[in-house]
Amino acid sequence: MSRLVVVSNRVAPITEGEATAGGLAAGVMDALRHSGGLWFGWSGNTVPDVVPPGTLPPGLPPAIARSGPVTLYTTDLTRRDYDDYYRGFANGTLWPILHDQTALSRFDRGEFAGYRRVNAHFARHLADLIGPEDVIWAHDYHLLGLAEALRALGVTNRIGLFLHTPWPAPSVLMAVPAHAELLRAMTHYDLIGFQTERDRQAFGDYVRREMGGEELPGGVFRVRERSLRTGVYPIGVQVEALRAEARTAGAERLPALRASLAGRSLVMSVDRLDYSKGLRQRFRAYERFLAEHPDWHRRVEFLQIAPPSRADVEAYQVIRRELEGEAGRINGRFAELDWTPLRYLNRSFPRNALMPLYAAARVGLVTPLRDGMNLVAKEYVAAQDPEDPGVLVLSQFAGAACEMASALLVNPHDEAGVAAALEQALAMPLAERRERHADLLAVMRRNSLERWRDRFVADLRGLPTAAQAA
Ligand code: GDG
Repeated sequence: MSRLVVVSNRVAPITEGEATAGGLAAGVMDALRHSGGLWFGWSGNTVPDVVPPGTLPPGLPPAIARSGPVTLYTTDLTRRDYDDYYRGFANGTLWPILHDQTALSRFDRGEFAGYRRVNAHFARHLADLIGPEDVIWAHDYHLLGLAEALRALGVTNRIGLFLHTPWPAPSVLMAVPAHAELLRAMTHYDLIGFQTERDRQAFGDYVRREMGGEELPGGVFRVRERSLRTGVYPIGVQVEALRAEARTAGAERLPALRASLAGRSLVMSVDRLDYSKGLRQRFRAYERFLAEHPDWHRRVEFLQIAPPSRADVEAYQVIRRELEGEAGRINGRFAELDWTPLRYLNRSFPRNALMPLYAAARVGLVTPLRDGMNLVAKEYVAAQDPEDPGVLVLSQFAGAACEMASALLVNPHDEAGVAAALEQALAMPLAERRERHADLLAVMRRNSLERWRDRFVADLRGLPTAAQAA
């Protein structure tokens, strides 16, 4: 029987209801629960290096756990693998490049070799786990080299990749000295899915211009004697489940929350603490809003939830320090004895605490500098009461902006523009709020998480295998 085999850098904790700060986990778990299958990835543990530098990592056997119809296989990484692959090439080189932050990207050939080594390490374990009919669905920028490594082991199964991040223009991508090797490796996938057409086009530009590839109808590229299909699969949320969650959690907690706000309007943001999320620019825009609108003093409160992530990567330590300083400065400038204008909470919260906060917030302020999709924007909209909904202020550079035209779209670099949108959102009449919210909900129902999963898996299963195509 053909099983779905999911591969991602991390395998999510199986514990239900746990705070998993990250957009990938929920989608993957949901896809697997639906069809049953296997999920393979890193356990999150590192073991001391037991091999000399330059040799292959040890073949640590994967650990197995079961969660309903899903079997989870996890493997450890050596300390050096972790440094080279995860901290190094994936998060020190690729993540900033994929988010157009060229200046934050550094490159080290040794780390790139480590990235390929770990992709090969995953491939070796996977090759032992899969049957000939299984379809393999890899996730995200950690695994750009997985298909090539699997093919080198003779695996002819269908292999797809979904990129949760944006894809940059060729000129940005080419700042990575190993861009050609990387892109060559990607052509071993059968299907690559992007969040938006803009990302797919940027990938296609590189394939055509730098690799001499030819685009055929249906998003297919003929490149290096292989056929690579590309497509756009905007990830969504489980709209009805979230609405129910917001109603249940809201019924319990909303009255107390509203009382604590004492009539103030809540503006809310939730982001992993990451420089791509535009927190510094957002804080500045809020400061400007407060400076320009003294009439809103004491009537508004901005809550920024920002659980730390990748705390051992230097750029993340820098942004954390900066934001602490900014939050202190803004409160120092505007706070009164009975009013703290900005609450900056540097930790994660359980889902059932987030949902009522979303529901209570008059404005969802979601202003990343660049984002693959941004699920927080969609969760915020899902949690709103359609009779009296809040307003989404959304960055034009989030993938979500391609679908959510009825949000107030802003340029996150434009402090004055964001401050003006915040004022517009806070003052928006009920009829306009209802209309915009209904439009957004309709789009989200069309592009739900279930549809994302079903379309990607159906497209992957529908392709000929590498062996059939040859
Ligand atoms: C990547 C791409 C793409 C956050 N804090 C807490 C918490 N979260 C949850 C949110 C949301 C998820 O984490 C974050 O998802 P995003 O989509 O906003 O961002 P990334 O983590 O960067 O995700 C992104 C996504 O993958 C999916 O493809 O949209 O562009 O970068 O679900 O609610 N959850 C809980 N407590 C928190 O404190 N429980």
